Amino acid sequence: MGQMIPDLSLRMATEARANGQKQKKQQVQYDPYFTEKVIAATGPSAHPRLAQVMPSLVRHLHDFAREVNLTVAEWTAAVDMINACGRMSDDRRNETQLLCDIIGLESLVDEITSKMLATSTTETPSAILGPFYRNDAPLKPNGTSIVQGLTPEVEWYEKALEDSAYVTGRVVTAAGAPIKGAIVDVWHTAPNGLYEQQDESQPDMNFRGRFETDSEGRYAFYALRPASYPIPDDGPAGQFLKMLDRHPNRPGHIHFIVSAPNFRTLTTQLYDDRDQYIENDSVFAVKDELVVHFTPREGDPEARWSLKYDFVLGSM
Ligand code: MBD
Ligand code: FE
Repeated sequence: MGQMIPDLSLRMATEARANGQKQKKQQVQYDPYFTEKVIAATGPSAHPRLAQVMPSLVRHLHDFAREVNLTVAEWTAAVDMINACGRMSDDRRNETQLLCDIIGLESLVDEITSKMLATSTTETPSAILGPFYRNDAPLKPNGTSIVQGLTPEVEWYEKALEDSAYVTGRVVTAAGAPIKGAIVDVWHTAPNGLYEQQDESQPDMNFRGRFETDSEGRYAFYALRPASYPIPDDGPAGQFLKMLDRHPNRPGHIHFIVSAPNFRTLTTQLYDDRDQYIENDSVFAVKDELVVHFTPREGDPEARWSLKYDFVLGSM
């Protein structure tokens, strides 16, 4: 772990002390024309959106560096950290995205995007995708289960029985009309807190499925009440959390991508209201409207809990 951000904390502590001393002595005046010179280097044929956003990004980055008296050692440590995130990332793991998540950036960008595109006040709020989505989850008939390979030998067998849940609801328009043929793409972790691709012991595509709504917009599947779980903290993002004296936990959640032709695709998550981390999500993705209540289910040997939730899609 120490190799990923070499003795960063030690270096930062030394720098902080040195900085403190320097600030007491004098307020350094940095070149007042430098930032404008960098901004002005952009040419007339620059990519239009870049030409629009880069002056602001450069200004904020430069102001930040000046405000905290950022040193070469600190900047090098940050570069090393981002490089380490890249080296650790592949199609099973996205460490750079995780780093953005723990500083709230993915949630903020998601909020900006969904508010810019919203066409009604009733549509279901979005939540971030997170790094564990997989394309092409199996398409399953309504009323079937996304739980695979559950045998008494599995370490979390009892927990899975206790938390077995039937999830159902409708996909509707902002005016409440049912949307037929919508795809409800769903995924969550096993009770051990691991997504299937993080866990050799789980079958491929476990706890993942896609369901198509019927003529009344209904979907239904069996799953589990989601367990709270720590985001992977064995890489640079986890090391960063420790340096910030933060915990890695997320409240238990079920991910959804709900899509239908001519409607805006909704990426969101539902949170179990029993969870101790609802108010304390390490990636800042909880919204009140997405906190749900599971109720006890009678007379169904397949599930002890029920959840009803309707998704409201916005129009294009
Ligand atoms: C997750 O499982 C997740 O859903 C998010 C948003 C970030 C990190 C891990
Ligand atoms: Fe998740």
